[in-house]
Amino acid sequence: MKPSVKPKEPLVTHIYTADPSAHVFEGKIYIYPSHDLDHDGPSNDNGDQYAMEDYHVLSLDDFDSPCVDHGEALHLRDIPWASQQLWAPDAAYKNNTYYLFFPARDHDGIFRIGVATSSSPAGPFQSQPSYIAGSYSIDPAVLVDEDNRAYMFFGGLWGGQLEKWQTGAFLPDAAGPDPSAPALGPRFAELSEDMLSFAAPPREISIIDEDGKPILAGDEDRRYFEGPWVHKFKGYYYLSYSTGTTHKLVYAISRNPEGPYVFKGTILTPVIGWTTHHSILQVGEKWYLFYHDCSLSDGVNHKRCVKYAELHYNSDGTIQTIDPYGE
Ligand code: FUB
Repeated sequence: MKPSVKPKEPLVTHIYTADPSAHVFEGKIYIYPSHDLDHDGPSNDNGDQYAMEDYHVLSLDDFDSPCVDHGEALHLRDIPWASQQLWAPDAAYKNNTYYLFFPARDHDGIFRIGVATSSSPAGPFQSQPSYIAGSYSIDPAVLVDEDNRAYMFFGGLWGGQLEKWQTGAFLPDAAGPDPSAPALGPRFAELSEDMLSFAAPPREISIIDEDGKPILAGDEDRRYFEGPWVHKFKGYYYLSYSTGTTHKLVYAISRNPEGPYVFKGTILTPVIGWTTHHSILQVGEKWYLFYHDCSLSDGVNHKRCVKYAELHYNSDGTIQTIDPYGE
């Protein structure tokens, strides 16, 4: 018997991994995680402890197979525009090319989003010389839609700097909105045909409640914090994301990729560790949540491990809440 990776257990234990973006490419499951550094430096709300320097690509032939680490796929030293902190990436396939989208701080300390290309889903990836013009903040997630148009969703508060861009310019001392004001939404940008630039400037996505009212910044159980992911199910776009301070993965749905999205509920209750970040993937007839926690390091926030769990829909299209430590 081949050793397989069980649900709710670390996919790999030889390195720390986080922020898994999972895709089926060439008949296999490929996972694009962050590669957490094993260091004992200080932690803060700016996220300095997330000091990652490279990416490794993981793959599974299927859920009965061991997880393969394909080694270093891209390193900070080979990204001309980046200075530090290779945070949560995503990958996409179009034009017979695999694209790795990733955030990093530029040489002014501002988070931007870059793209690197490869002929193989496992890499290695070759970075473009500059970040995507007009990009900012973190956590890119790219959906190539059924009509082959590609959309990027991105943005994260605090260390991810999203609140510093409310005027369209980077204001280093800007705080988030008042708790009684609408929360900041993730950003949406259609990608150009060659996937290397934005076809139009990014716009803000609105997340509303069932009565059509915007989710407020003080509603920390529901407001957007970071880690967007968009998948499609039965004609709806499902935008899922982390609530940050309340440590949940939640979701909202829309008929339109740009929204507005109507809030629906919780996908994953809090995990061990501060951050929670995920992707959702259909494999055959089944659906899976890929996520991380800090169980591999006994709770050190920046030493995380990637896991998966099966995800189930109710007959009305809502998603059943997953307990990361339940049966
Ligand atoms: O891994 C660094 C950051 O932590 C990610 O960009 C966020 O989504 C959070 O998981």
